Amino acid sequence: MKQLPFSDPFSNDGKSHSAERSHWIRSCLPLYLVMGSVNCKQSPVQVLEQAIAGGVTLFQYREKGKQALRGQEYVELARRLQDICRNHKVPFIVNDDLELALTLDADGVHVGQDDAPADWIRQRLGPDKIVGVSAHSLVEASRAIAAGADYLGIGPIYPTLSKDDAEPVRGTEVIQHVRRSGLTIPLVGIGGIHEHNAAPVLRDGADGVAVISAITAADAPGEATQRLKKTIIQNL
Ligand code: TZP
Ligand code: MG
Repeated sequence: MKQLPFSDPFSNDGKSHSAERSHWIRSCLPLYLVMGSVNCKQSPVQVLEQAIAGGVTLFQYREKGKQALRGQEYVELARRLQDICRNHKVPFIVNDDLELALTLDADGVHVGQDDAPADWIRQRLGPDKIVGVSAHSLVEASRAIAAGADYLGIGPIYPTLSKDDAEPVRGTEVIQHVRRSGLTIPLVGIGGIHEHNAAPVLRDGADGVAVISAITAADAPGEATQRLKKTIIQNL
């Protein structure tokens, strides 16, 4: 993984992020695939391989739900998916599991508002790893930045079937709101995004989109990824 200078990493005002680091994080965000075995119609390995070939720029292992793998199987799938990411130089982020991230030397951790606090994750991971935080409002966005987040996942932008406990739909207005307030942190929109509704998310200020079902539920995940990527490139 590319290491960049990151001066004064624990200064919690968000300004400590060097311009290069923000630039690099932003460059990872255009098409962010979030996924676990539960989401996949085909094997997760096949889905990830096709998705990366189709243009995914960042991957999050999110093994959630009643049918989610546990124990050794959970760790083993993580390793297999991490290997694929490494081979293609796509950063590998773990959802809400600091211990797994440390065990695997993952590239980062993503936490939600009800998960471990972002400042604690940042302290434990150190300055070079990626810390992502889900935010649903300007207040949560500002707090996440103060806690040392590298990027935000903002949503749900549109209705989603992929998250049982999803917050109310926010529309792209929440992204406009965050940007108009002057926050420049790299961010993605998430929730119900697909090739036909991604454009407004980007136009309103996101640096990319994070998706589950647009890729994992497709009959041809690679082709779905390519089409979505094309829309993203046209609207970034
Ligand atoms: N966080 C907010 S919405 C969501 C998550 C994890 C689910 C996104 O899945 P999909 O299938 O892209 O709507
Ligand atoms: Mg969570």
